[in-house]
Amino acid sequence: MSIAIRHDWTRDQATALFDAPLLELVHRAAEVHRTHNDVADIQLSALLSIKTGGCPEDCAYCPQSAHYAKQTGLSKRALMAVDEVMRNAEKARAAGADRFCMGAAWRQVRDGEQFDTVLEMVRGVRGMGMEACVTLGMLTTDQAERLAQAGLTSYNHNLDTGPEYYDKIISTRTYEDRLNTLQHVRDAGIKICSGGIIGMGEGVADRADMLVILANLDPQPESVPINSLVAVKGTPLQDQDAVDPLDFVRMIATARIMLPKTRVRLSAGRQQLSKEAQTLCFMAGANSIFYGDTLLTTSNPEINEDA
Ligand code: SAM
Ligand code: DTB
Ligand code: SF4
Repeated sequence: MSIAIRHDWTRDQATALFDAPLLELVHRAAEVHRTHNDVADIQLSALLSIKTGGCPEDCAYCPQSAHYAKQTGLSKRALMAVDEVMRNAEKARAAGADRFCMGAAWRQVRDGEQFDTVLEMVRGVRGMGMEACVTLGMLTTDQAERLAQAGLTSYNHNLDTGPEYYDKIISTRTYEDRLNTLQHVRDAGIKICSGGIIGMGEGVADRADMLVILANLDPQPESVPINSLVAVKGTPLQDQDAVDPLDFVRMIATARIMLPKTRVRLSAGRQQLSKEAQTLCFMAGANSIFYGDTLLTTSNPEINEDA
């Protein structure tokens, strides 16, 4: 079995993995995982929404889009003050988090006071000895460099799905826009965190396409979050059927095989997964979770439960 890091994956090869007998797939993923990583090392990432709602983009899954605000009833919140963010970060560190991730419901970063405030948050979190990650939408090269100078560890910017399904989910930006921002992040020397969501009505080929694009980036992203759709009432995807937990396992296992050294994060949707299904995900190579009772606007398993 070849387990070298490859950048020449094809859709057919990826779908063949998805379609393999489940335990065969999990076994192979576990083998890759054990060869490349310390299986006892699970990264705990805390997450905080530093600016909530009112986003001009129309991502069909997202409760923070202004397009669905009337239906979701989500209340907006302006950018948090630095000291409030620091208090949250302190709490996360005390609870054992390794990384502190801050998310803003922006389409893109704009230079000015708000961006300067975010840079201060990044410096603050780094000063506390944790890894810092932010997700702020699209970035220019110059903005990526300023984040790098502030000490940012990682930038989250998800591809969400494959390119062929993308315009069924988002009309206000293109796949190319996403890839360009990832390039700016890479050029600035910041680690890339980029993954997606399953359960939005996409097919296996779309899931495969997304993993192919991520795996063929050279170097591969340092972390890949796999979310399962949290179907929030009032969003266009509110009535989507829940993802079969074993499809979640397949997605994790396939990601692990294609991205041998990447942190594969079992992200949103964990609350809907049984302990048994989560255990299979860890066996299949997941080695990071969001840790803390809330994600951005929806809930996550309690810290005690996870411990
Ligand atoms: N606005 C920035 C952006 O979109 O890049 C950053 C924040 S956005 C909320 C971060 C990611 O959260 C999205 O790319 C998406 O993958 C994920 N997400 C948002 N709503 C979700 C949902 N209902 N279920 C699962 N994942 C979701
Ligand atoms: C990612 O891939 N998942 C996180 C993080 N990156 C920013 C966000 C999940 C959000 C789930 C819906 C919510 O809580 O609003
Ligand atoms: Fe805005 Fe990000 Fe939500 Fe899309 S996913 S609507 S860009 S906050």
